[in-house]
Amino acid sequence: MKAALAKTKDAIAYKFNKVFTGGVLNDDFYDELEMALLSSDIGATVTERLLDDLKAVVDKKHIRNTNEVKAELKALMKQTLDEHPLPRPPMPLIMLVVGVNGVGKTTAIGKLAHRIKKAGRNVTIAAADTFRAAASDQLTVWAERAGVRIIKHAEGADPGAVVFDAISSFKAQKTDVLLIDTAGRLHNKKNLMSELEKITRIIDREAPENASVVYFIVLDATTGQNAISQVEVFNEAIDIDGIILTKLDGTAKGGVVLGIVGELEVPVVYVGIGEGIEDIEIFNSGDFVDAIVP
Ligand SMILES: Nc1nc2c(ncn2[C@@H]2O[C@H](COP(=O)(O)OP(=O)(O)O)[C@@H](O)[C@H]2O)c(=O)[nH]1
Ligand SMILES: [Mg+2]
Repeated sequence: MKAALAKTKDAIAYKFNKVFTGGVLNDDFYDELEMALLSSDIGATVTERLLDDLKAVVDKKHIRNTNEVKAELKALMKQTLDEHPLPRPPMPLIMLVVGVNGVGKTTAIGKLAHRIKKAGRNVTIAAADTFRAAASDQLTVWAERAGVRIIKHAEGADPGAVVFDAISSFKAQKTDVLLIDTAGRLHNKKNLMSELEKITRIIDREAPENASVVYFIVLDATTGQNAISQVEVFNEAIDIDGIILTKLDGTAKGGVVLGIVGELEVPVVYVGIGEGIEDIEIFNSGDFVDAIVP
């Protein structure tokens, strides 16, 4: 993850370095800090909150030197990121993966299947993106690479029927983890949301009582602040439990992690850091803060 943050670090770290080498704590210092935060894709809401909290801590602790301010800022950033603990649902587990087209849902499912399988678990993936034949073909390739079972139907089939079959198999085969891929583009937003609501109704009805069910959204880090509005749209239809933030390796906009977690109160659980099967990691808040404010 540290290596994947290189572009973000190059774009952001020097700004904070400049602010904190100034020495004097005055209004100019806070103005420059505000500029640095705002230009780092953190977003206005979380920038404001960080600054208010920072000023309060500086007052309370009678801090006078900028190095100490830096340590306090980093602590507040980390606190923001750690505020919503990662869900650690026990297995058997059903994970529904949603998100708009092209963000990296199918790829993330392939990587997660590999990761969970490698940990010795029994994994099945379900191709509930029946919108295009290419979608289930792509997921089939990932299933082969990861060596896991896939449940799929023909192009244009009812995604709800795929989910129904996948859960039947999940129960029959004593599967530890079922990962469900979904379509990100239907004819319109209303269609997409009613489709997802239908899928979640089937999960609610069919999932065995001892199973955990989580809804994860995949966001593309290169879209910056736009990712936040995507979560808001999906949250209208389903309650998102966690975020998989992809393409962190390809962007200088990694600062958006703070904006996303601070504004949406949903944790970033995994980060995608490349196109390879191993390129997914659990998000590490300490490494992230060290990268942007070294
Ligand atoms: N660099 C990079 N590319 C990624 C990552 N995750 C996905 N991609 C690429 O993004 C594109 C879209 O991914 P896909 O899984 O098909 O998106 P979906 O439409 O949401 O299922 C593909 O070309 C992937 O290789 C990542 O973490 N890093
Ligand atoms: Mg896909």
